[in-house]
Amino acid sequence: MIIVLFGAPGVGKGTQADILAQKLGIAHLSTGDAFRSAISNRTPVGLQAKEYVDSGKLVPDEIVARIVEEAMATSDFSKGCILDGFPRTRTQADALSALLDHVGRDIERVVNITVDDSTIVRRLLQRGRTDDVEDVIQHRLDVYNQETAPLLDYYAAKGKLVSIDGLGTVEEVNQRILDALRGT
Ligand code: B4P
Repeated sequence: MIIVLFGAPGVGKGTQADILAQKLGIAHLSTGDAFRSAISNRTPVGLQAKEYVDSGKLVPDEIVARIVEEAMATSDFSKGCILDGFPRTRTQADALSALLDHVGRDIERVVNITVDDSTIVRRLLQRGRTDDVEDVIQHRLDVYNQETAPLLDYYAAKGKLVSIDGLGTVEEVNQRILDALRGT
């Protein structure tokens, strides 16, 4: 089972992906976490990704592809996975599609979590990660609207998209996602 958690920064993709991966017994790949870990370990990928993550820009597609291919080749991913924060561009969506075709798999659902911008800004300022400062958050939202949101039409046309309301408690949002995955 391959599930994509989709949405603007701070809608709760990472929060929900952790819980879903546990409940469904499948792996969780957060490209954001992978970059933060590479940055803190000062790996070559981390050194390349740092300036993009710090300024709220998208990391170039070829670096993202490398990290995703490596992760998905491990045995943890054999039962399936939750993709959190990937794909974020049309090039990444095409790369994912090619990768899954190659192993005879397909995305089951793309779950789009929706939250209004003012709540997003409040949540992220409260969290206070190094990229959670007001001008970087605004830039991340702009990048999302320009480069990532167009994928909604792409996945809707494939019949994969389901949208759920990301406002409410973490448990409420999680139940909505589980209901959407069960098709209720
Ligand atoms: P990510 O790590 O993906 O971060 P995000 O979009 O900001 O967070 P997410 O939506 O997961 O929010 P979370 O659950 O944490 O990206 C960071 C950077 O990495 C990007 O800007 C980019 O530079 C780079 N990157 C990552 N993937 C990339 C890709 N594919 N291509 C290129 N670049 C890439 O929730 C946020 C906060 O809300 C938390 O504090 C949480 O506790 C809180 N929260 C969650 N649910 C809540 C709820 N229901 N109620 C109240 N608060 C809630």
